[in-house]
Amino acid sequence: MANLSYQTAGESHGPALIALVTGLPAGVEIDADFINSELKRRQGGYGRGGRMKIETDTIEVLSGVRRGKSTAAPITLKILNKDSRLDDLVKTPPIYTPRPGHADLAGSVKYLTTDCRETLERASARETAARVAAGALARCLLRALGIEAFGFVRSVHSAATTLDILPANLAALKLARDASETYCPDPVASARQVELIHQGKVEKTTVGGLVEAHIFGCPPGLGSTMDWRDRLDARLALAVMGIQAIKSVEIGLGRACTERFGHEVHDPIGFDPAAIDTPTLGFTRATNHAGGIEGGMTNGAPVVVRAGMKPISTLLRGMPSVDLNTKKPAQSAYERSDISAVAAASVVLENVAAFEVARSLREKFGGDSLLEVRDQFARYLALARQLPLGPPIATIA
Ligand code: EPS
Repeated sequence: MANLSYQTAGESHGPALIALVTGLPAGVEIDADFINSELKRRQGGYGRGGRMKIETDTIEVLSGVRRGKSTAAPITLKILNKDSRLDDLVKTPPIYTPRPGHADLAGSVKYLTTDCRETLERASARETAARVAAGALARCLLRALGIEAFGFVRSVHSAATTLDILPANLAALKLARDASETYCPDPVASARQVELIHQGKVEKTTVGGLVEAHIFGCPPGLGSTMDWRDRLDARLALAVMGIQAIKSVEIGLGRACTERFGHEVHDPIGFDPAAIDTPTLGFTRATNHAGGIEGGMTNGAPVVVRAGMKPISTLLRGMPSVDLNTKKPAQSAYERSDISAVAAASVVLENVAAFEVARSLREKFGGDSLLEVRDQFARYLALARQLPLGPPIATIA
């Protein structure tokens, strides 16, 4: 059985983007409407550029799905690029002046070319459409097991919300987020974020921010502490840092825990027998500073991951650069771009983080079909609820 995994292919102005997902069990209902709605959300948000007016990102399923359900075979998802013109030298001419902050300079040197387009077409954040498709596909499995993800914008530039994200408020939070132009469920912060993005537009520059995802309903024990590669927080860091323009990844309190004493950081453990049927198995935590992960494993609390996105490096005002052919000063190239794609990044984060949870879940429960996965999931929780499974080990006198 292949582990749950995915690859993407495609260039920003190539014919299409592809996500190839392996390791999904058989019998998972593939909710194409849900996947397409995530793709649509990724295209939106205040501050997006002209490209998003051209594209209508939707999936075409090329393999691995029969009559709406996964067969366990590799699943290929295709997203058509309407703005396809990569081989047309007039429409996509060579670019010789690298944008500071983008892959242009490093990529051109690495691949021994002076045409930045050779690298930038693949480096473009357009590829995140394929990653959203893969993540939303994996969420079809997670949803069948009661695991839900919620991503939103915590801040744009200096405008942040301090809103608490509680599972009980999920429906209201989703409504508020989806009503916000910046995907921030706090209307006051959202209005300020719009102003800052507008300021970025006026000043012909770009704006970054913080995005956050919460994953609810994870059972304890996803991920492993036995090998560093299997730690869920390490997997999340890799997946999230792999998103274009992301410069920091945090779990739970993240970096802020370095400015507090230990007793102010760690989440005290209690037990409430009435909560034994919840994902926490009755173990209660009044706080979730750990972001639902201790020792690289889920602890039953929501998984919380936050990422910092830099301002996009394509600036209408340009930036000082050099022409790679003449080595003489030149302003960096501009074709078109977003002022802010922080809202889009929150959708990407939510979906790539969910994929990593699904990957760890597949590793823990195995199985070739959804029925088997469900069965193993339930057996494990039943055993965990019965702890202690034997008499305590006698202490040596
Ligand atoms: C993007 C498509 C791109 C950019 C943006 C993200 O389209 P184009 O290059 O044709 O304008 O809008 O790319 C970047 C932010 C980047 O750094 O490359 C998309 O689909 O999200």
